[in-house]
Amino acid sequence: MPSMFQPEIETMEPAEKSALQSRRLRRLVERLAACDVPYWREKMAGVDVDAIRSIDDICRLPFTEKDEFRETYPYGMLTVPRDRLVRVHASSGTSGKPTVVGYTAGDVAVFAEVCARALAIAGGRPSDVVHVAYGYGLFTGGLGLHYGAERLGATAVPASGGNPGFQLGLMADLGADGLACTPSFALLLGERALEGGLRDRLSVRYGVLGAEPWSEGMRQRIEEVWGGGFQALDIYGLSEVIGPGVAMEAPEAKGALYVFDDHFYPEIVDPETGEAVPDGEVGELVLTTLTKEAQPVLRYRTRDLTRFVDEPGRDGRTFRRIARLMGRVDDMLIIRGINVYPREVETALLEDEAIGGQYGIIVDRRTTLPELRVVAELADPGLVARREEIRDRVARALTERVRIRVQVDLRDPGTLPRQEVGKARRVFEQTTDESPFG
Ligand code: DLL
Repeated sequence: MPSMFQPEIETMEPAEKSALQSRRLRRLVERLAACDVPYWREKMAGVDVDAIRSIDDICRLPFTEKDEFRETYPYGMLTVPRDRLVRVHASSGTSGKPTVVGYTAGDVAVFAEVCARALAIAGGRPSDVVHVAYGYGLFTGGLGLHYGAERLGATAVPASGGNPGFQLGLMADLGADGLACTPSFALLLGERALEGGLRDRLSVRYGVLGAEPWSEGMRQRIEEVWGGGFQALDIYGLSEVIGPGVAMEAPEAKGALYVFDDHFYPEIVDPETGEAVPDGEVGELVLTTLTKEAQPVLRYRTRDLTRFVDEPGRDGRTFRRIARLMGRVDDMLIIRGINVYPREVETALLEDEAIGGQYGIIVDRRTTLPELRVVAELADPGLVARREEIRDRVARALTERVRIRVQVDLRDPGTLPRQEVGKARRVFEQTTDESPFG
């Protein structure tokens, strides 16, 4: 069994954990109530500080929404003077101003610590070379995992995104043991390694993959192209909370992620009403930063959908677990009145072994009633002769799963465009005769 980065925290008994969370929450609430900043004065106006005695009182606190970051851009949510920041990150939204997040030296230390924990959960060791192919820059992925690898005592290789051929050569030459990047980039790298005959020169044991939703079928494709027992593991996080390292999946019990709940307290609520859903039901993940100094968030509405998994992990860690993310509340497509989640389309699509990992979902709006089309690749050139049969089978499976008619367009392996930088885009709107994908 791989060793833990912080065994005393990672195996803490529930009662002790709850006491720690309660102490941290009380301290946070007291600090925010005393914070002389307009945003925090307003947020804390209706809060009875004395009523927050334990972590179970968290539901008495107000929620925080993404818009509040934009409204207070860039520094309005800080609880410390700007000169105490040692770093900022930002994520660009689809519209308007970016979300800016500031970190004190203490926050950067916690960020490194949780990313080191995540790498250790994946099987990372201080003797490892960790190839970091998340984007470096305002995005939290690159620097987050980089500092995590260093904190673990490993050798971080700051490769950043793009240039897969060069990256593979570097991984082989430098002896990469771990890979940190998006699942879509991991698939691309694995495919290129296989095509280029490089696989024998690589001995990467694990991938710490996240920043975008991915299904079990995608995991299977990634593990297959990498071969050699490569473990494709899921890491979750978001800039508003810290970046990567909010939650991590362990190889011993795949399918659910440990939430590092000594720092980030999770709740799951009904996205409509904001009320807690019964344990085990799917809802919106809400996170409170218990230890963040510069820019804490109270009950942040992540818009990400998941559920609590009550079964403990199999490696002695006692963190609360959540199921792998099912998509975002706002990713939901409404087609002919039916709600369709892209992640569900991916799941149904990749359940068919004849389908490769690269695909696009096209919402065709050229007609009054939109149509759903999925463009995907055959997994293997040997399947080309059976294209029609496979297409009909996949179309039936998809239509059954999402309950509206889905057209399927199957291309030859390796012919669809692949994204080399950033988060994979999967959903495209079509309004003209020119196809937006493939
Ligand atoms: O994506 C942080 C990160 C970097 C996570 C590297 C993991 C690895 P943002 O750019 O702020 O931060 O985007 C956060 O991405 O709310 C989810 O919707 C999505 N997301 C992140 N990780 C996962 C995952 C980073 N493992 C948003 N599964 C989140 C599904 C994910 N969605």
